[in-house]
Amino acid sequence: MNDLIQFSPEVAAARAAGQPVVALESTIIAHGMPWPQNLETAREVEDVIRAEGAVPATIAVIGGRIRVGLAPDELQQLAQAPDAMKLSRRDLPFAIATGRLGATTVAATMICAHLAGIEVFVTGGIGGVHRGAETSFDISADLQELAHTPVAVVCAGAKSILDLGLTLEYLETHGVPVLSIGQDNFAAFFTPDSGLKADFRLDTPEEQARFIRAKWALGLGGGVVVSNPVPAAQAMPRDVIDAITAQALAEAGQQGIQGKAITPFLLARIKALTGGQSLATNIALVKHNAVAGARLARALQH
Ligand code: PSU
Ligand code: MN
Repeated sequence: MNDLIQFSPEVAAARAAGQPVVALESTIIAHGMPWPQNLETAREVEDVIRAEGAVPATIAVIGGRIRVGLAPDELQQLAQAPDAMKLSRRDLPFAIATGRLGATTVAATMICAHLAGIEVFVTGGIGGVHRGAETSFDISADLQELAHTPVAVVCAGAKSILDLGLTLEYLETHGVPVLSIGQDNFAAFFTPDSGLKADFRLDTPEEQARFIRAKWALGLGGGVVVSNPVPAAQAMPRDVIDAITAQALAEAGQQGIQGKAITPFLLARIKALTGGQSLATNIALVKHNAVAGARLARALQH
């Protein structure tokens, strides 16, 4: 295993000193946001976590190894690599075996974080059950990973391109608790409120940490979703995002976009159709999640 995982000096030092570490994914860098905002955001999110007293560990597969914590030139390499693979659970061994450059999704980042002993992971929005999944069978592997892998995932809910009601049903079936910060309802990525209730509102990092410790102490394993709504001032207007999402979904259908290409396609189309506004919201919500994730990682130390 030591051959397969390589820690950056910063993350290795944090582990040795027992400091809180927060995992970050890289699909959002390679496939979720355009250049150069992707690199700027990746750097800024790391700095937000440092400012909150935790150590960021951006995860990717480079040179046949899982890399936990990336050097500045490696972050840039990922941000400028249109050919980087989008790695979920099924794809990880391929990237490692062939030496291909790979960006990790929520599912793959959870796997790598757990292997590295990291309990908290910050992202933008988790994958979920796609609209029309009753015919496409498109359900993100992120949800199965949440069912099995003991990592807390701080997110702004699931992306509103999904069927959020079915996503919550799936999580319930698999025993994945959805915690919510600051409101009763599950967040909807570009907007704060999905209109659907989360399972448990726990506003403080200490309360969230006690819940997570209790779950794992009971031997229940598996992940926890921590839903952190985007601040209203940075959210998209709901009617605007709903109409544009419907248009982007229709275009994806007409163009036959399927499988792992669909989420990056929709995010890029929504960005274009909102004149860049959705990207500004996406960046804001990830930074907001970084604050919550760093505080949770610190609370879990006590
Ligand atoms: N959140 C974002 N942008 C993204 C993603 C999440 O703000 O690009 C990525 C995550 O890596 C997530 C993936 O795991 O989208 C889901 O892809 P799929 O629907 O193909 O499982
Ligand atoms: Mn999918």
